[in-house]
Amino acid sequence: MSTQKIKSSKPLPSVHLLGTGTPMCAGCGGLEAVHEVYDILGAKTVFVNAAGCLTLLATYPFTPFRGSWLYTAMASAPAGAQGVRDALDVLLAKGRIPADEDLEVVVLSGDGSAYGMGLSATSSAIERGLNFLYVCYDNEGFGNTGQQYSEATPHAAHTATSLGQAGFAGYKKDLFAIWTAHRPAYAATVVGAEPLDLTRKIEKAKDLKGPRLILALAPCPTGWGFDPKDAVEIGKLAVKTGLWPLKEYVDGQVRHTKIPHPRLPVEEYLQRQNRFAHLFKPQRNEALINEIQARVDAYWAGVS
Ligand SMILES: Cc1ncc(C[n+]2csc(CCOP(=O)(O)OP(=O)(O)O)c2C)c(N)n1
Ligand code: SF4
Ligand SMILES: [Mg+2]
Repeated sequence: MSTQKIKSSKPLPSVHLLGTGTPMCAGCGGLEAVHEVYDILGAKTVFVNAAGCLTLLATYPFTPFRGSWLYTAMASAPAGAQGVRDALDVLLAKGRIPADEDLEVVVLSGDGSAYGMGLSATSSAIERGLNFLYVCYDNEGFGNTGQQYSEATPHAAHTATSLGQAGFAGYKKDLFAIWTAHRPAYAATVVGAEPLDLTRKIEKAKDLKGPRLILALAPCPTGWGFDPKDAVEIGKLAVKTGLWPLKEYVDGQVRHTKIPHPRLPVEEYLQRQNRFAHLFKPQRNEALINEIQARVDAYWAGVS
């Protein structure tokens, strides 16, 4: 949970989830997605977690998962996953564990690790063909330390380190494209607010071997500045405005799994979040809103 917050219209309550006694923010879109993913993967899993908000799920020696949990530094989760996978393979080869006790190795990381600090380790793990599932919950900033910008922060958003009338000057990195350039076994974007699409993709990923990415947009009431009760609606608006395309990569092809039609204007998503409030008050920043809309339009113009 963040220590520094973008102002929300209401106080942000904490709730205790999953019986851990760990306080997480109410309405956390990352937790929602991970909960849905875990429902499908089940207990035969080892989660290798890069430092971030969801690290607070586990308070040594307890975790909310029925399987196992390994905590790593931000840049190192794929390397940790390699060690766990290798250890399991050795135990299997020596007959020390039967095949039905094999575990799925799952990296669980925020965008700060996935898009930035951990990218080198990820690239090398994919290149080695590591058999792992990489789940990134993308709350578009360093949530755990107060929503500083990350390499996943969208253009013009306010973060703790991107203030002023223009917000964040950079552009969100395309992690899905970076992964697919490595030709992994599978890659998909999801959001917890679209559970049927998410479920189908996790089931597909579960049946495959090799490097697999699940990239989940994680609406973050605390860091983005909206009421926790609106988390699902914000997730759905990200899809309906075309800002978060739902797609998958399999057998060398990218396929969109939901094409928003008609596509809503981006401002229906932007104006619901305090991190974009400066685009509308004290006066409308037509140029920036139009730029964001034009980028989304250009993306979808290239989708058949
Ligand atoms: C090398 C390093 N730098 C900084 C930190 C402090 N730190 C802990 S969590 C975190 C934010 C991680 O951001 P992200 O991966 O997006 O996860 P989130 O907090 O948003 O869940 C930071 C900067 C750290 N643990 N390690
Ligand atoms: S991702 Fe956002 S809502 Fe979730 S625990 Fe972190 S700061 Fe809170
Ligand atoms: Mg983050």
